[in-house]
Amino acid sequence: MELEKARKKLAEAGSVAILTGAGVSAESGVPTFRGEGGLWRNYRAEELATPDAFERNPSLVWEWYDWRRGILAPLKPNPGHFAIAGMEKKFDNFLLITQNVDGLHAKAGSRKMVELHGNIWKVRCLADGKVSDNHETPLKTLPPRCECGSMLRPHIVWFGESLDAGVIEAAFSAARDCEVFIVAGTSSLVQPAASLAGIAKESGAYVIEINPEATPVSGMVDASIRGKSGEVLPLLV
Ligand code: BV8
Repeated sequence: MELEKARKKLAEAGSVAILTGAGVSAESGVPTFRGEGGLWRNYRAEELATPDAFERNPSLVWEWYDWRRGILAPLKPNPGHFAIAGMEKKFDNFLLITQNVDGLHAKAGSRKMVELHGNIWKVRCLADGKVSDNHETPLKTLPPRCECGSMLRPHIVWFGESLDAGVIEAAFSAARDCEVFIVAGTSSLVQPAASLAGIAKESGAYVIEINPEATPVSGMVDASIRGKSGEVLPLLV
């Protein structure tokens, strides 16, 4: 059975990397992007999460993020997040690579982590690029202002924007060097994150997918486990 085989491979592994997407937060109550009930209010994420949308109408984009932050604020990590946080102590080499911006992995205790697409609880000053934490919900002013007076933007990677070079390097080298690569809760549609499982596979890793549905990488992985990450991950580690 795929789960048993995957468990055995993990038990023997020294270096492990895991890529997570919105599905890992679904059981915490976070709406996913593209599933049913997907995360938009009359607008598609791809139309709001872009630099042009922000340029054109920063208040509308901030209204969308403020609304999402309000939904996220009370939510808690689920057993899937905790299982991943526990993995850090089990393997000599471990990296969590998340596409999620909700901060739930850190809330569950994950530290060896890169956030590919940024973090909804961080803001960046448009004048000097300074990044700071901001947990104010709801935001008093839209768009929020830096103490220097300039406008703040979400510290999030939008479509058409490049990811942080250091973050990409860490993610790609973890995918190349690991013995087991887990891809959990992602539709594997967004690049460059969606390429990581293939890179791990080409580099000789045993690749495990956890998703209730099939995705573009399901045919390529060694073990495709159809299930919820909050249920499967605790069984796996
Ligand atoms: C870049 C921040 C270089 C916003 C996000 C080719 C063609 C067209 C465009 C492109 C292309 N190649 C590259 C691009 C551009 C684009 C891209 O990939 N577009 C896609 C749509 C085709 N990529 C970029 O722009 C990236 N930058 O490439 O830089 C560059 C520079 C200039 C010009 C070109 C290239 C930047 C991408 C970052 C975008 N920002 N988020 C915000 O969050 O506000 S992406 C957004 O989607 C989220 O971050 C999210 O994490 C990510 C991926 O979605 P998923 O996490 O997979 O979530 P989804 O809802 O899709 O799926 C959920 C899954 O969970 C499902 O499979 C479901 O079955 C499963 N599930 C449900 N419940 C559970 C579960 N699984 C387990 N357990 C459960 N209980």
